[in-house]
Amino acid sequence: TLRYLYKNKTLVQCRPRFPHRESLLDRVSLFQGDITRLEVDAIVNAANRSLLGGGGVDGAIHQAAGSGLLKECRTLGGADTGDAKITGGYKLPSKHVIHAVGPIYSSSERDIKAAQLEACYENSIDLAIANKLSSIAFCSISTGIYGYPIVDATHIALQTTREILDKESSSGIERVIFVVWSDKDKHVYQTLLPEYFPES
Ligand code: AR6
Repeated sequence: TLRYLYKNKTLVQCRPRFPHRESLLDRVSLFQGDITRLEVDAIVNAANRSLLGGGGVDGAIHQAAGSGLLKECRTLGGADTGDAKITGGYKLPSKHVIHAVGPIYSSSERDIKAAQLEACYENSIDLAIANKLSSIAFCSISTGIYGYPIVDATHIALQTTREILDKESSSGIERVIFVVWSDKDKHVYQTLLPEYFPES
């Protein structure tokens, strides 16, 4: 279950949920801005099951990558919710795009949605490892058009990432960047990051 505190409607930090690990602090960072500008091994797209583009960050990525991306996406045959597939980056500064399909949120199926969102992060990092990539940038999957509450989604993003980075098998992943667009989302990440990646 997700636990967090609000005081006067403001999200406040809780005690760390994971032990301090100095080496992880260099491997995780927060960036506010346009994910299509990042020069990394892979950016993670918040796609839909068709993998053929859409609005939001998906639209921005296809726009910036050019039509070669859509052409490759047409060969993929879509993907299930929670799954991820990798393509080239085309005109993007990023070498690859990992297309993850987040869940459309509904509060009546919270556990299923949480498991699907967790799978997006897990499958994306697994793909990065399988392709020997060392840097990966995530947008906040499902929290725009798909309506996932940002605080819940951020807990899932951070906890899943921390659990994977704790494993020896992910040692090739040198950097995970969480990309936020709005000030509100930045505040949520800044508040919750120290619970999963405590600085001392
Ligand atoms: N860079 C970084 N983050 C961005 C950018 C950008 N250029 N543009 C938007 N965001 P959304 P979803 C943030 O709606 O909720 C599409 O039609 C945005 O503020 O893009 O998973 C797909 O095809 C939000 O925090 O994705 C699907 O049909 C986050 O990215 C559907 O939307 C994700 O918002 C997926 O919806």
